[in-house]
Amino acid sequence: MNDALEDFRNTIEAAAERLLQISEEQSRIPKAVGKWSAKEIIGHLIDSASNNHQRFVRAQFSDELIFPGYPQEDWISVQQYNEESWPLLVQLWKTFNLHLLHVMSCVPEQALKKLRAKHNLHQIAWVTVDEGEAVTLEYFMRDYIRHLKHHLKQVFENNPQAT
Ligand code: NI
Repeated sequence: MNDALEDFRNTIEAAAERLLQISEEQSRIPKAVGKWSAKEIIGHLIDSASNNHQRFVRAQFSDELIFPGYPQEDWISVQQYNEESWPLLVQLWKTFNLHLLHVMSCVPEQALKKLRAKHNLHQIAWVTVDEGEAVTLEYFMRDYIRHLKHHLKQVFENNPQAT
């Protein structure tokens, strides 16, 4: 897991700097009609961080990995991320993820590697796992980081001026 955590820290630090090169005005423009703006994508990642924070802590008091999902479009529209300040969103995203990195680094090896037969990663994971296949918390945490990287890539593809 240590390799993933080091890479996660580098990703957070580098992306936060790049994100701040996107202007307030640019950050609210979606790439196309019906697509998310940079503010909405980072907002979605904040929703992911806040939901997964709960999951990563609760998983350590349980043998299962069964958690509620969050309807992403509804969460974005209710919170009106486009109306919030861009530097504030970037700061929140960065700080929340640095905390999650810390939380991940505190999980005992036994809890990370324990096979969990009961889970709903066929519903809530980014790269889903069949219901009948046992999973680990480590897999779920790595999946969180993969999902985050996927959306960062999206933001930077839409905003090539941020280097
Ligand atoms: Ni997503």
